[in-house]
Amino acid sequence: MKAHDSVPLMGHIELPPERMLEESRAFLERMKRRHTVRAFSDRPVDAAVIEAAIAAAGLAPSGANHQPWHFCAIGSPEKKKTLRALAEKEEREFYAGKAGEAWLDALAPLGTDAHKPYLEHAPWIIAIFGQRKGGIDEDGEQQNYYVPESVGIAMGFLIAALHHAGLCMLTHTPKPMTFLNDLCARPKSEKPYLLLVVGYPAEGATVPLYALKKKPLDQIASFI
Ligand code: IYR
Repeated sequence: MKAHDSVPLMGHIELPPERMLEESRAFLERMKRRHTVRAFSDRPVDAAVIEAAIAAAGLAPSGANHQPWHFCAIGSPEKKKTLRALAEKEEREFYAGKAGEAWLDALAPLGTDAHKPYLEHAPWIIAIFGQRKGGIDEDGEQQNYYVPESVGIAMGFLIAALHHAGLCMLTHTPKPMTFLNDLCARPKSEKPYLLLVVGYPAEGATVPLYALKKKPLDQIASFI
């Protein structure tokens, strides 16, 4: 491959304007049905679904196309048990005061605490890591660029893909989560960004009213 080699754009689908509007609104309606849940069923989910969603996430744009991410799908009951124990240990300290009063006040409407049974009960927990270095070949040397932005976009793709497949999620960030490097056998140079808990909602799963309060379009967007 030479620098600047290229091929014609493939697979682009152009929609007539009225279909375009219809599709964009249909997508909005679909995304409106995404809610973070904190109570999961232990019903299994086919690993092939998780694979396809991660493959979709891996198509996200990234700085210099270095794809500075790694997704570790944790499905083994033993690993999940260890994960829960390690995360709850950190979370107990966090909720006992390490977080500080302002942070704990901000979390109060969500009703969260250090108890994380879903880390053991949900069928899949995906740990997402960002790679500061490595380049496209993961040579461990080349600098990566815009890593948080790239990983953030890929995580957005992942969440949209899993939601599209009819699964529920929780974006969970135990603090600190450096224990994930050991658990997932990832090098110290990688930074854990998120644990995505994935599965079916438990029967009677609820959503805090506070979480339904979304900013209106005129507040989050301006057209100039
Ligand atoms: N990591 C903790 C606390 C927490 C932090 C934020 I920011 C949230 O939006 C929700 C929870 C936990 O998972 O409980």
